[in-house]
Amino acid sequence: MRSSLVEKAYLIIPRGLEDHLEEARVLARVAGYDVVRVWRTRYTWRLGRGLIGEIARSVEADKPSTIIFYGDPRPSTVFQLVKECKVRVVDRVTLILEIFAKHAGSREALLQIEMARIKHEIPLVREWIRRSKLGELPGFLGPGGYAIDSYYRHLTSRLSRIREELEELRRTRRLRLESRRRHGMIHVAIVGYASAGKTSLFNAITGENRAVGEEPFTTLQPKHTAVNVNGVKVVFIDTVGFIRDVPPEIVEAFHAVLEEIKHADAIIFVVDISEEERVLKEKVEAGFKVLARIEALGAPVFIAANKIDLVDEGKLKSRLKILEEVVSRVIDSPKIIPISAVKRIGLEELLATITSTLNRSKPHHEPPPEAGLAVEIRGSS
Ligand SMILES: Nc1nc2c(ncn2[C@@H]2O[C@H](COP(=O)(O)OP(=O)(O)OP(=O)(O)O)[C@@H](O)[C@H]2O)c(=O)[nH]1
Ligand SMILES: [Mg+2]
Repeated sequence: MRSSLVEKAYLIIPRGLEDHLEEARVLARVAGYDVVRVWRTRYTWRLGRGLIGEIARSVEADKPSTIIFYGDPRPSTVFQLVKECKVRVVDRVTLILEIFAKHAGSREALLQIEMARIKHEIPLVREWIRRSKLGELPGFLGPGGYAIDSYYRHLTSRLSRIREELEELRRTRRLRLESRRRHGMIHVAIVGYASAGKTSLFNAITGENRAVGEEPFTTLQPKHTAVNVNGVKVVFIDTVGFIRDVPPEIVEAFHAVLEEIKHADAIIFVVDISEEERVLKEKVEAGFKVLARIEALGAPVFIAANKIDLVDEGKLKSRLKILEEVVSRVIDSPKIIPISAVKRIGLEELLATITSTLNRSKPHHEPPPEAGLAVEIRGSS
């Protein structure tokens, strides 16, 4: 276990991911690292021998505890790096899992993270077993060939126990969901990129007081709160933010969150309209890909164009237009509602749009009252 103190780290960033450098720095900081030096490499999966040597020499002087390779290095690359530099090496997936592990609150989340970690570690352990058979295992790594073999067996048996326990937890969750459904509640999942303002919106609608913040992954636990919206009992779900190019292992690790999205009756996709056009477009496109992949596009999607208080009217117009273009490529007649979660602008319109759409498709719900769309806000967990 690493201590919770800040640790010195090197950051290796592939040239192709240069524009992810800021994101990498933020994630490293959130995970508890102080990046003292950034190295650039040509590939996302390997390093040249010369560069490894150069890094190893600097490690002696700077003494970082960790090297973060912000890519998907091959097991053999990680092995080489550990062997030459004699410090631990963390890749992008592990870095994100470390952040998740720091914040995980529920048994289910912890199990999911552990499972993702083991799955991610297995190819590396296999590489070590291979090297140990070649007599190449560096002594400082501790266990010899036999110990590594038994560690591997431990990992695989742990994996099957975790699977069983998760299946049990999932069953319970499904039952709870079905029971809420039977009680006529509809489920609305609030999704979107890290820091788009999902929790701010969730708080504004439900009256909850969940933590919000500029750093990504402020929210790591989904939360349900039922609110009475125009006579309809709606359960809002605050979720973990998407990140760009989410590694598949992490998507799986967050199966629980994704399942909540998949079974929702409607989805609010929060986008940060104050971001520049290129980023906005890229994130919306990628976000829809994630939604499609987890088979969540069966439910209506409402786009909450958040943070309108940060942009002037001209910019707002042009960005809404871009949003409309991008979204209408994926869904018919998209519903884009400009809002400010913090200033509480546009919330009633957003909710009215959602309830009227759902009412149209679900005639068994009571229609909303004609006049006064005022939302009756009553938080209950
Ligand atoms: N100006 C302005 N800032 C906002 C608005 N909504 C959210 N923010 C700010 O944006 C930052 C991120 O907000 P969160 O609600 O934590 O975002 P999130 O999407 O839940 O983020 P993660 O949980 O990390 O994925 C915070 O600093 C909020 O205060 C808004 O309407 N206007
Ligand atoms: Mg949040």
